[in-house]
Amino acid sequence: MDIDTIAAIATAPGEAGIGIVRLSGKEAVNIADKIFRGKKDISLKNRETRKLHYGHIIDPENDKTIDEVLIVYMKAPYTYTTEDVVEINCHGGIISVRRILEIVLNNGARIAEEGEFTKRAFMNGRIDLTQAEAVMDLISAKTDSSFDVSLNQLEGALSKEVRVLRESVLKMLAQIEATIDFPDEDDVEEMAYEKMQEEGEFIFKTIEGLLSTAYSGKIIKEGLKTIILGKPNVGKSSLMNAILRENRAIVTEIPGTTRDIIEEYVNLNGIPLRIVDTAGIRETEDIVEKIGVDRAKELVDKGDLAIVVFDASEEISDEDKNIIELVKNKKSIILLNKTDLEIKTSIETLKNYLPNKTILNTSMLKGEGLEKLEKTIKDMFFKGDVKINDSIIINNVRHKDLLLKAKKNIEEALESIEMNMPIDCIEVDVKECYDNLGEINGDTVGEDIIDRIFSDFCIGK
Ligand SMILES: Nc1nc2c(ncn2[C@@H]2O[C@H](COP(=O)(O)OP(=O)(O)OP(=O)(O)O)[C@@H](O)[C@H]2O)c(=O)[nH]1
Ligand SMILES: [Mg+2]
Repeated sequence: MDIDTIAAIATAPGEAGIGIVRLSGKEAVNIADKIFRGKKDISLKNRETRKLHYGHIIDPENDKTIDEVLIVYMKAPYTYTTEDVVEINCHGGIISVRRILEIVLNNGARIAEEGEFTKRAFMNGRIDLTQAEAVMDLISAKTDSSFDVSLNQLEGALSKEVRVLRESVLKMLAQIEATIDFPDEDDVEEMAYEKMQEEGEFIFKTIEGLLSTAYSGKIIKEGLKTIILGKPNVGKSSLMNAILRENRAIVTEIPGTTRDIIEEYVNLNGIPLRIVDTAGIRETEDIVEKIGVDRAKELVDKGDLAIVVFDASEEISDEDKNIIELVKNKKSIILLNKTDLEIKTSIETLKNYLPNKTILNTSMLKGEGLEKLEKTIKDMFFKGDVKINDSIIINNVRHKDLLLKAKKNIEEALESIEMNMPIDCIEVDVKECYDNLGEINGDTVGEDIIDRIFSDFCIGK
């Protein structure tokens, strides 16, 4: 257990109304007493806790006044770290916080490492690992939905689910132990296998359920990578601009206007989109354009969703057919644009090539069809079971990987049960499943992983 008292600047650098220097540990209050002078000469220990006290920070070396402050003492154990915490609210900007931090360090504190306050909260058992990770996600959240998901996680929703899962795995292990203890009683064994199978299937389904949210979790955190595709001049850049509601991409009547990839972030009714406009796809000799086209093809593979644009005022061309091949098996929405002109290609015609896709008529010129497009995107990703506010969503790669491992363990155990394999074969997988799940909330996690997780934090948190 760490015993030294740590300190750091808790607020972001830069000009601001206030800045906060935070201390945590046994000596926090003694250090504060050395450097704080209130109106009355009373130790912080004897003042009301969790209340702001007015005074000055003084350098005890030379009695020089450093800044005018409000100070608060939060007594252990009901604090962020579960240790004694002191926070000094001083004037904002970089000078005051730095001076105060320096004096705090000169008087017995050590500078905190990245995430060390939160790490102490974890080490002291106040929060588990998923909650600690949620703290970091809250700080870095860029959309309301990702903030809500993290807040839910901070409040322990995922931890609870993992705990329930682990209890089930433990029950399975208990069955195994019982069978090992009474190996000769046939009916005991038969019953045990049946029960293990039941339990195993429940665990498998629960893990699968959690994993099914991982896709939307990624989208909530990073944005849905949406690639706009189509041959030159069909209106891709016009679509991009319409979604962004600004003239971001250049639109002209000349085919091949967009030469490179333009990427923008937009919040579409709560769904974060990373929307990418590409160069029109066609066979070309122009080197610059060719690079753009190759990249567009590559992007389709890496993207989450493609919006494919066709020109309703033209017949389907060979270029169109190439594009159809490219997106046939990808998650995509098809737009038939320029429906304000005389129509040469209809939804029915296009359906022959792309039977399983949603195809919408649009006119970027008249601004028609955009609402339907937005609704289609929304429906695609928040259909049915995934609701943002009150459900658990896996948005962390570490959690996802561990769930995948646990799922594989239980799958293998179920297979062994199915084949009536010896009980110790089953035991190995079930134990591993238990450990993998435990690594999610930190019950079975190693020092190195803990260090890695907290090193991603910012200082002062
Ligand atoms: N009539 C009509 N014209 C449109 C519509 N959408 C776009 N256009 C026009 O079609 C031309 C090409 O539009 P862009 O948005 O630049 O097309 P693009 O697909 O980005 O073209 P490249 O970047 O060259 O591949 C422009 O002159 C647009 O004004 C539409 O719905 N109806
Ligand atoms: Mg363009």
